[in-house]
Amino acid sequence: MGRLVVVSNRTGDLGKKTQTGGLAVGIGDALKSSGGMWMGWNGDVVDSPDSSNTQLETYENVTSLTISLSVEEHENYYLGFANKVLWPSFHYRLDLMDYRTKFAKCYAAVNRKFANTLHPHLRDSDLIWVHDYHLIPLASELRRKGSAHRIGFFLHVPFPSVDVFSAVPRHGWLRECLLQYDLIGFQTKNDVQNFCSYLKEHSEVKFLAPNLIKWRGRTISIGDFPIGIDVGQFSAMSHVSDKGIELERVRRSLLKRFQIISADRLDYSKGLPERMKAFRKFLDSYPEYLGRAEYLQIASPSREDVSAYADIRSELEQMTGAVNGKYADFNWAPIQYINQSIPREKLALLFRCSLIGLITPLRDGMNLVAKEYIAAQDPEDPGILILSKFAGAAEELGDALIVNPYDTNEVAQAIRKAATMPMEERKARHRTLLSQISDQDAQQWQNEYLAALRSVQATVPRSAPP
Ligand code: GDG
Repeated sequence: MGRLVVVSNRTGDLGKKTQTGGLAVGIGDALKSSGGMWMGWNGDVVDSPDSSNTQLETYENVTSLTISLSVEEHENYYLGFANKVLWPSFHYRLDLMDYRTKFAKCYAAVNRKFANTLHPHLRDSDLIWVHDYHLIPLASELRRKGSAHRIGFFLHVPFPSVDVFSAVPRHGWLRECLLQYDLIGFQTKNDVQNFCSYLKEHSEVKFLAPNLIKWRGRTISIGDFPIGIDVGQFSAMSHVSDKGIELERVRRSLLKRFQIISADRLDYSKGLPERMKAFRKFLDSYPEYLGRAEYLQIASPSREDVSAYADIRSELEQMTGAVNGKYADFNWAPIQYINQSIPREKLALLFRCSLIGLITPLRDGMNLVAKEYIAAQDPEDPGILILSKFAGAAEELGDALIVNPYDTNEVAQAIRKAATMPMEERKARHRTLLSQISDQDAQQWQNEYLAALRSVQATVPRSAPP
């Protein structure tokens, strides 16, 4: 069996004993079992434009290959094309898209730099798995260098509808880059459908089967592979906090109140202002919860160099102030807003202690927080997940209370429904949700993806680059 080579914008921390997060958990084992390699940016931004500071390190039997970015590459590739063009447009925010020619040029150049660094380290039998929107052109850059490997791509964010994707400048180029992969994986069936509809309208590809296409003599597979979490690990973490505080002690003090929890990167796609409006509506509509209901929003800082992120941050500060100013009294404030990242164990514990997980992104590829909230619950006294219909996770988690995050009334009513839900219904919903996330966990995700990639026929002829 060939070695697995994973490429993503950032690599996981292979030196760490316990891996956290879907990507690191899912891929860590597969890398170890094949003695694989993980390549990505090391997070350093250096002054000199040409230096990539390539580093090759080995942890157990896994090799880590990392490079630095120059100031200009960070600005134009990472903050620019990836996060001011692709991220907003793939999340349906064309209004926030800020396209510049230099962004696209640099995005292509950094992908070439990744390919130039990686190519000398590749063996013929390697299986290459490329992750996410930062690296769409990587396969075409590798092919240009003569690579005939089987190369798979997985998109962690949504693939938008035809109209939205075709509004992205250079979408035709992005499409041709995607078609250099042998397997193109998405989070949901809806993403697959969007991509296939786009291909039907905007390209000459021939559909051999619903998810199998022929293009320029090559065969390409398309599929949905919903990412999952390590359910057992997250559940175990939720029992005891990082400082060893027994859950029951914290729980007793928290459960006297009625706690709603959300945890997101502070990102405009996550729907935080809309969620705050819905919570305010809930307080307005059901005053019996005044003095009791608390909404704890953990918003870890993210991409602070992009102005849209600074804007949402000040909007939230203003909204929190307004709601608390209106309702708080001496011993109660309705919104607790924490604009920092907290330790993962604490997050798990807080999930378990909260009656409602309010996860209402405006768009999300999957949303792992929704799955983590379910994993953290006590099956004998489980909390309720309220989930946006626009999170990829909603395709699988039909037993959550599914809401339209733009509809303030609907979300406020879902909070009320959760607050009054009988225990038997809570347990029944949780049982189904837990079995769903356990069946489709991180391990299953990588097994399914890699099995599909191994079974595709490599159709790029060796020694004949396109
Ligand atoms: C992208 C896609 C897709 C959050 N706050 C804290 C914290 N977190 C952790 C969560 C979770 C992770 O960060 C966030 O994952 P999500 O899936 O919710 O969202 P993105 O970061 O946008 O991820 C998404 C994902 O890729 C995987 O394919 O699901 O749709 O956008 O694990 O727990 N962790 C800690 N402190 C925090 O304050 N330690």
